[in-house]
Amino acid sequence: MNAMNEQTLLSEQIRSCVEEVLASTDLIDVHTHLFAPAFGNLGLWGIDELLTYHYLEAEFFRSSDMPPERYWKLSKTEQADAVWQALFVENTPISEATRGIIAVLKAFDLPTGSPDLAEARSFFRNQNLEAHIARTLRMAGVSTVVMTNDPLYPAERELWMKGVLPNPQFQAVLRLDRIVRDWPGHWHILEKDGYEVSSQVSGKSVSELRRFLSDWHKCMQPVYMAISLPDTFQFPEKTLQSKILRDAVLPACREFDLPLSLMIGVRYQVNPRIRLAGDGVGKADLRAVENLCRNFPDNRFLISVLSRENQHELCVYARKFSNLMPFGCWWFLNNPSIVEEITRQRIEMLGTSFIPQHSDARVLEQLIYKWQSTRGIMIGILHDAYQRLWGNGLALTRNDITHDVNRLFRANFERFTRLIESASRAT
Ligand code: FIX
Ligand code: ZN
Repeated sequence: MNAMNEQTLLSEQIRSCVEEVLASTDLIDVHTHLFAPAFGNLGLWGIDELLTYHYLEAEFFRSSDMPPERYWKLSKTEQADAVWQALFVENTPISEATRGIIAVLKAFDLPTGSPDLAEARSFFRNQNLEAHIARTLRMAGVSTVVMTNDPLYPAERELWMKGVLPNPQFQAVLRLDRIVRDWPGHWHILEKDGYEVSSQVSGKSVSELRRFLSDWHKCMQPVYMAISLPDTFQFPEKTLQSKILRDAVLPACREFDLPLSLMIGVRYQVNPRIRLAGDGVGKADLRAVENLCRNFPDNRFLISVLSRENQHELCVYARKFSNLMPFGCWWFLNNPSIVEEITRQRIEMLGTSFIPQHSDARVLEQLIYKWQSTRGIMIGILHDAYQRLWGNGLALTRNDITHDVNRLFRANFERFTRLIESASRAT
């Protein structure tokens, strides 16, 4: 609303205003697999990592006769060369993931049509990591990156146990897939750490699990806890998974006033021969989400669903439960045609009360093209929505648009995670 008698926008001014506001708003990337500089080699960056991203490997195995078993025997450099040859030299890099590589090379003024990677490799070899990270975040227009931190992943937990200084640009997340989805395979690690837990989550297991979560909460200061779940996810059910969620994770989230992020709909390893690229998607029964939101009103849920067929349901559930925040067009949905469809639907049904996107970046420089693509798509979507509103008779101002973009890409997350309060508490 035009409280400050600001100049209202003419219909033909709306698109350029949306473009400028999107370009000048630094975003919070609410889910990535990136790491702060303090995590050293855990953080992936550079041309060889970009080309061996599992999205590209999936496409490589379609365009090359090389069997996966032979590919995995190659060195990282040889794998990157093979991917470059098959997808960028022998074919036109027209897919979303291959176009992304071209966009990154262009962003660093590197050749996009070269037969080999020599120049790109020497460029990245000459980068100072900290400066390169800062520059890349600036280029992507991202102020804050939310990591994915697994307390049971040996290389990472070692660093946390040694003590990692907090980095406000890289917020931590307590990722609990191994504990919640595969307790039988991981409870013994907690036992070795001195927690009195058992394979059947009996006896002191629940209180000891709470102690484990409390210890890692203190260590990581996470902005939320997170789990990815299969398309078969059900809640409640008579399983260890349901018990751990109900009796340990949800209470711990309430105790620490943190949302729980659920990323639902993965069919894990439908083709194990291609490793990370081998996961698929399935339509989930979202009544599990309904039960969680209704039965745990004091818990907040950050939800992303992988199946295109689940998107409308999720929107409807978000209209029913204010403790549900839909976020992102995850993984196989992160393609312009589908992002358009999902985001238009969310604006029509939820206004600006959702988080449109996250990058899920696994390699640093992916931030550049993933957010370039998202900003590009959002210009058209927001322009059309504002044109309709303008047509209905509302006088729009630049402030309105700035408010909305800030809400979509910052404030919704800051409010839902209490990030602002915790930041002010920390200073
Ligand atoms: O569970 C997740 O966080 C997924 O995003 C990843 O497992 C997946 O491999 C990915 O990189 C998707 O973009
Ligand atoms: Zn992810």
